Amino acid sequence: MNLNEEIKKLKEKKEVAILAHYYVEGAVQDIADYVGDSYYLSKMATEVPQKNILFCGVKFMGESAKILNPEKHVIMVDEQADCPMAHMIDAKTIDNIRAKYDDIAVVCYINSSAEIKAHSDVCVTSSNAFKIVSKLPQKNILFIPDNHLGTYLSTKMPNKHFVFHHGYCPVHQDIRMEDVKRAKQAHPEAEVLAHPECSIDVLSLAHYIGSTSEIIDYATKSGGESFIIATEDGVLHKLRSENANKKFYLVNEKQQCLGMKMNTLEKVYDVLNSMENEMLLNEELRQKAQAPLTKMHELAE
Ligand code: CIZ
Ligand code: SF4
Repeated sequence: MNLNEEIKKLKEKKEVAILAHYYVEGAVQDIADYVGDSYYLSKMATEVPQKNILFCGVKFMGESAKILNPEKHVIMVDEQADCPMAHMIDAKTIDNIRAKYDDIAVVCYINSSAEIKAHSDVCVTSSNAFKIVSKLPQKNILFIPDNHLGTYLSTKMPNKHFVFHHGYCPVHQDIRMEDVKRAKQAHPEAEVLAHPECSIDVLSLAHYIGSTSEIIDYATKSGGESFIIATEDGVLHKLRSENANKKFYLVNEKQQCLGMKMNTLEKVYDVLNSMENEMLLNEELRQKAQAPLTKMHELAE
């Protein structure tokens, strides 16, 4: 059986749009209708004509698709595929901090649970965070859950007062400054491209900082010939297929997200057959979580 062919037939027959994040394995990216970063995928979820969406990613991505499209069936490849950072703050902590300020906006990275979104004012992704926070009238910004993305943003916005939380992505946290320095010594000609979920130390060594799709765009358009990649290794698939003549090096051997790598071609096939693993959300929670996501889409325009 040719799995790719069978998947193609099934998704057409069952009218399913397959959305995949750049961090899932290359074979899964190849069968997807849309591949991108989390902002692009959240936009596509609202634009695809199909009533069924199969999400190759982690739980917060499927949740966001469902929050924005209550009438669609959003199906996860693996219901256990989750992002630890999405749970690194709770509603009570957010509300307690909010109560201390008269003039505060709670800005929530899209890598967060529906519950956290429901207690926030606006969502952001790494590709639109600067634009969106710049447009907020509030001086105080509670940035949750990612400390590193928040810290990076605060360096670019000295007129705002940031309150941080201690959330982090385990994959990007494990990309250490020493590893990057070692990679630079091994490949002195290479430019370092880093995701803003990396620590500020690592970002200080980067030539370019951006979301997954921004990193791919940068490397593809750049005149440079070699790059050290400080993000999850799934981006190598697109980087290498678009840039056969360029070289890409990882910083260490640990740049894999467990949740993202739970999305396999075999599971895509099985779930297209069964149409199980549907994302279901309590309607009150969905409506509360919708407001900050809709605001993100408005302010990102
Ligand atoms: O999970 C991440 O790290 C994401 C969503 C990255 C990105 O840039 O899309
Ligand atoms: Fe979460 Fe990090 Fe995986 Fe992204 S790479 S889904 S932030 S654990």
